[in-house]
Amino acid sequence: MPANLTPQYLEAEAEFKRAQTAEERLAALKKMWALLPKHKGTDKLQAELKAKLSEARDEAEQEKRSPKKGGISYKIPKQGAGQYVLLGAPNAGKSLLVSRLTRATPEVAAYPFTTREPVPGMMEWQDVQVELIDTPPITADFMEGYLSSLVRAADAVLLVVDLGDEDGPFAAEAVLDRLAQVKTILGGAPKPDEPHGVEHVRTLLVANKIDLPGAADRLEVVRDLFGQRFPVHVVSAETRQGLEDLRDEIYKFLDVIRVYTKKPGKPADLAAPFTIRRGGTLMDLASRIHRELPEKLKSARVWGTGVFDGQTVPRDHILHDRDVVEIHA
Ligand SMILES: Nc1nc2c(ncn2[C@@H]2O[C@H](COP(=O)(O)OP(=O)(O)OP(=O)(O)O)[C@@H](O)[C@H]2O)c(=O)[nH]1
Ligand SMILES: [Mg+2]
Repeated sequence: MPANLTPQYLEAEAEFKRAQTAEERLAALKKMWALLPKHKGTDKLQAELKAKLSEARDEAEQEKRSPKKGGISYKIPKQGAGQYVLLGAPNAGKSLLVSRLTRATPEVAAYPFTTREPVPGMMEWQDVQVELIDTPPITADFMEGYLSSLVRAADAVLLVVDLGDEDGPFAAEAVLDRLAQVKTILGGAPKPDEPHGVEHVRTLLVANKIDLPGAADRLEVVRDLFGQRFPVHVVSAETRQGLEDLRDEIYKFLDVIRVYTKKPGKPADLAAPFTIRRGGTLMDLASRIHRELPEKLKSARVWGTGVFDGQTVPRDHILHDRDVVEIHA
């Protein structure tokens, strides 16, 4: 046995072979994954196990919901200043990142294919919130069908790369390739000669697990492969290194500004700002407050940047971060 498999591993494998249900197969496969030595000599076995884990997860899920067939779709309503989807290979640390940056508590585990459904959480940044959606992993031959539409609907993506795994940077390539097959391109800008239906989604790369041995070398590989395409942020979700900088960057990358509103004769509501894209106007703010407000808007006064206090401004007035606006409708 070239891979030096332990008796415990072989026992788990026997359990897998005896299993009657997908649930039992899944339990045995998780054990096998935990007991499998992770080095070059077991590369092939690791890949096989990943594929089997994915299959068993699907089957177990099917067993649970049995009568339901066909694709599932997820549409997660946007909340807060913007919506990010976290994407990455199995085990990259997506779920731990979401649980560190938000109050959501997705399952985190040392085996791949832990996350089976999208889980949204809200990340606080100063007085605003940003939505982060944890998702199931993507590999060269596995991707949940609904992921591309979830990604296309989002404001941006966090591509999580595993620096703790020899294969991490290449597993991230596989994620990009798999998405490209369904015309969803992370990063870059639309080109005139691109095929119909291609969409680009703004992307930040999160190089995770910098605390692990060999991570610094793999970071070099990541920078070589992706440094031109995405901003790279180095973190450890485990030790929290770099997480507060990442939080700032996640907000800033949305490129929005905060605007506070006030009622005539009352102080501004500083607790809950609205966010609009940078360069947005009074009309953008109005439509953010209420669908019908742009039509009803009579006038507005602004306190803040580039105006005298309480100046009445036209509808196309460009607002600035932290302006206070009094709307008369
Ligand atoms: N040392 C270290 N371990 C980490 C770090 N981030 C995540 N992990 C561990 O890596 C394993 C996988 O983490 P998850 O957050 O479940 O990974 P995931 O990307 O959600 O995995 P899937 O749901 O299978 O796609 C867990 O054992 C985590 O504790 C990190 O920065 N450093
Ligand atoms: Mg997960």
